[in-house]
Amino acid sequence: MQTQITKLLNITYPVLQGGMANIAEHNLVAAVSNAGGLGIIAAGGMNAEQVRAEIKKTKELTDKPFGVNIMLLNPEAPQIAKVIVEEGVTVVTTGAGTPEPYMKEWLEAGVKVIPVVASVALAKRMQRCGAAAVVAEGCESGGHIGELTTMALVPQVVDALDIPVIAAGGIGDGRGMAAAFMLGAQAVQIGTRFLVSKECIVHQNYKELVLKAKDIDSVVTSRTTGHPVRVLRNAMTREYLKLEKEGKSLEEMEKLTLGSLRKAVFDGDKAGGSFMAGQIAGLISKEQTVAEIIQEIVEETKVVMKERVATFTE
Ligand code: TUI
Repeated sequence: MQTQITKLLNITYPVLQGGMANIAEHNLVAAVSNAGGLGIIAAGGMNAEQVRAEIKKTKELTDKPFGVNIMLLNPEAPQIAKVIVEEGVTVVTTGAGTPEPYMKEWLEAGVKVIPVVASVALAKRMQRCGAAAVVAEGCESGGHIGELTTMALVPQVVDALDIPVIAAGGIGDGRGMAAAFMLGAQAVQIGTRFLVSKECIVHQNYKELVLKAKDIDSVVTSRTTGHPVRVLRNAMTREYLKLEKEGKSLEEMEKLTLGSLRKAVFDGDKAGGSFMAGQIAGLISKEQTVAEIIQEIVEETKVVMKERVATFTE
């Protein structure tokens, strides 16, 4: 299953793991890379030295390529950008903003930069400033999202760019991956399905909530702050949406979501935690190893493309 992205990143399968803050640490990252995808350390909730330690631990667990995701709202982003170069990281993805301030430094060091974008305008800007590829992420994703769906966003970004496009948002099995290829993507980025992998360190309650989620069990909070976030519905989201309706201050609400992500990941606090997950959670029904997940998705993609695409071309 060779594509422009497997060649660019020197990986076996065109599968990237989403950069999930507080969740995607060395165990998950190394498992994804060892299974032939691209594992990505999420620097979202970390400071620069924590990121350096994660990079070192990942290198001990795999000799395959891996990346680092920088959440650009993180106040430590400038220091983390330097650690990337110092530690010889070869791939960086970015989210929740534009990585333009760091591009020169990274490109000079030979880092392949893959910004996550939610619009054609930002995608074009990223191509102009030297991105190697982009992740076009639809609002089916968990966490911080844009406005467009994957189905609408991906083909428009593909048409607007010359560099390869990776599809993200709502992709959790081989049907989703095959569909992404039909839209013109060269790879997929998957987050939610890896949440329930055996190697993922989230609290067991987090995994249970994803496994039992139905199609309509996620909601979008923080629209009023300009940083909408998709999470599984619970007491915290009900309270949050109520405060938003009442027009409470931004600071008050941001504290509630960022702090509560840690409560979800580490404490499994079902009422107070922020359980970020995508709309595809409703499709995810079993805990598996990362290698089993990647193998199953790749095999299913081959089958559906052979069977369903062949039906239309006969
Ligand atoms: O970044 C993500 N997903 C995330 S970040 C995160 S941590 C967080 N928690 C609470 C509030 C905010 C963040 C959890 N999940 N995905 C990539 C992504 N980037 N989705 C949307 C965007 C985006 C949106 C607007 C990127 C750029 C942008 O505008 C940039 C500009 O300056 O024009």
